[in-house]
Amino acid sequence: MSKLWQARFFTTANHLRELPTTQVPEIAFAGRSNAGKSTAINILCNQKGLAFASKTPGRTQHINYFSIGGAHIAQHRKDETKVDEIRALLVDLPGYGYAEVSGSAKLHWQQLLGDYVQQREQLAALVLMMDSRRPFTDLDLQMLQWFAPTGKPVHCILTKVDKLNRNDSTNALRQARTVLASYIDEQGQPFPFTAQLFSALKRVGLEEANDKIIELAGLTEEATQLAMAALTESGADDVNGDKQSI
Ligand SMILES: Nc1nc2c(ncn2[C@@H]2O[C@H](COP(=O)(O)OP(=O)(O)O)[C@@H](O)[C@H]2O)c(=O)[nH]1
Ligand SMILES: [Mg+2]
Repeated sequence: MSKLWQARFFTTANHLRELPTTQVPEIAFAGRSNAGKSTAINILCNQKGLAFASKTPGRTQHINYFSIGGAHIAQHRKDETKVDEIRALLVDLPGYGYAEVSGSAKLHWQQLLGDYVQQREQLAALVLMMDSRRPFTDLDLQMLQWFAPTGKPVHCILTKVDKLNRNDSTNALRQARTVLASYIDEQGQPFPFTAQLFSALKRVGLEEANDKIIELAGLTEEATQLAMAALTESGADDVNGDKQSI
């Protein structure tokens, strides 16, 4: 059972000032509307209705937060989430590029997205969802350009690969990796950008996506043990038993 299955709705934000004050790693999911983002989040978290998946694109115009930890899958869904036990947050960003969103609303969201990915310290990594038939549209490239200077990882998920034959999907992945490799920093070093193929429909790339997200969120067993060790150590150093500083 994946740790992602523990995901629960946590909070929603419409402005940067409404973002939670939690200090745990955030993994944000971005993509054009209709790229298959909600479907992918739902399937990765093994919950049908977690993120809103719709045939009407552009309807999820909020930043939605889902918590990992602080509640368990076996617990009743109405039990409160213990905020101080949350280990990581999945962040569903509003889909961009939906033509029918009006000018001012579009601007508001583009600015919010830009500010969030560039400035949010808790943001550990970006998962960029792109339709494997139409990857790297202008707005996808804009996201990469905003995020690259942070030096944080981007994992590109090429969705709906069931729509491509084997040859075309192999090419799509190769081309995506070429595009990502073309981003280099001032020292000529590549950015930590990765890519994979995915299909919610055919359950392709599920395990790969899951493992990558767990790694990026610092939720591997090894990371958990390191965090526990650090906690014990800082607790032992603290002669007054005051654990506020952790
Ligand atoms: N063929 C196929 N269709 C998909 C897949 N994932 C999502 N879709 C469809 O693509 C449309 C948009 O999906 P949704 O998850 O709402 O996209 P979002 O706007 O990025 O959140 C819906 O009609 C989904 O059923 C997939 O893996 N394969
Ligand atoms: Mg959606």
